[in-house]
Amino acid sequence: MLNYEKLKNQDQKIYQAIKNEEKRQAEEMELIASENYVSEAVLETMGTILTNKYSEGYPGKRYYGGQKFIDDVEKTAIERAKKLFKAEHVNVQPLSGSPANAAVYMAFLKPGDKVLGLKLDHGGHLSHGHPVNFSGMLYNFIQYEVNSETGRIDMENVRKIALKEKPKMIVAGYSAYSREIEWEKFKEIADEIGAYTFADIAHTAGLIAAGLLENPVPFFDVISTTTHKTLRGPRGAIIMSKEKWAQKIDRAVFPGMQGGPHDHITAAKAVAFGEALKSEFKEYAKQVIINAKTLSEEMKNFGFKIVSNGTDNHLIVLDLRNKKISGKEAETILDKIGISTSRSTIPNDPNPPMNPSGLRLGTPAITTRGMKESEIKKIALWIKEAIEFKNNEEKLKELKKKTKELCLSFPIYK
Ligand code: DSN
Repeated sequence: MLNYEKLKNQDQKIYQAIKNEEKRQAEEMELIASENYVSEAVLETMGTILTNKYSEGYPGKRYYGGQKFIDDVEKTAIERAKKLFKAEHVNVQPLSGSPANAAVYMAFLKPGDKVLGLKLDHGGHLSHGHPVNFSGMLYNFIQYEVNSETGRIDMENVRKIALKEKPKMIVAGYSAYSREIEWEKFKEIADEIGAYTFADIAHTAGLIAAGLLENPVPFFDVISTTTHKTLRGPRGAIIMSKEKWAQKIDRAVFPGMQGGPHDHITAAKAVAFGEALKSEFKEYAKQVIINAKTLSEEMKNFGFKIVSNGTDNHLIVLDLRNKKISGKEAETILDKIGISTSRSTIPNDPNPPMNPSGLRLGTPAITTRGMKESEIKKIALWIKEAIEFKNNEEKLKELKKKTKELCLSFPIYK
């Protein structure tokens, strides 16, 4: 692990906060579907002197001098991302998922244009048209839903809405959706009405890069992803597109949306992409899915309802209504036993997003620790018991001890 000697001597308060969080991560378990643990090489890269540089512009076309090494870093990140996703064009500068999506909209749309996106409580993201988000404020989003019986996206219904509304862009790719996405069908529908296709693969990028889920890059006009979820890189994002949209995208990112890129993060993205190109990453991604499927089956055996009744990827959404506990309460109880999760809406949730009826669980982080099916079975039992014995402090203490023991036997950083 990195040592923080200088920080310790200079700033006790922040040093202590970092050490506390380090201990929490070591002793507790992350089942938050969007979280992961980066490698020590990625961590080191983020802490380098590359953070000192300003590089507005793109390799070979910067607005500041002294770029000879930075250009190489950015070109390496681009080349590796192209290889990983078979993309024609990649912009590696977006600071995170929402700014990346803002740049995509800016590249293809004018304020007020009509866009089709999945509703937040059905698994979509805030930046896919929610009224409190810039996307919903600037653009005229029409929202589609999952089928209330199957919990899956009903492509016939998407087609019906698209033909009626004729949006300029269709957005697919979600934050709380556990099923394969029919990219090709989205593309067919978009082609019928001449709409742009935009895939936000932030959640599943690592599984797509590993070849385990279908890749939208060959079908879609533009694709964004964060780099820190299943892809296991630093906090940030990239945008991919067909070559014909390269200039539109690059101009929207800079000077449209952002100033100088974060070169230390670009370098860490390159390191993470290098890791994701290795065969070990494919094995990791396979185990992420096996673990999520195992967790889904175990929870079902304990009488939990799963939205869409299972998973094809790294996450599941529990519908807790039959368990007489809200998502927020379940999140709080599980926090008490050292398991971090995130409350989640379920499709057509009767309750508000702050206190929704579901709980989202994901396996990317615990799989990075090396946990497999036998550990997942234990974790599923502990989740069930914590919810069942939510008022029994002794039982919760006992479960916390078990979580800690398991975590310590699967260290994140050796
Ligand atoms: N906040 C992320 C998630 O948890 O899904 C999406 O941006």
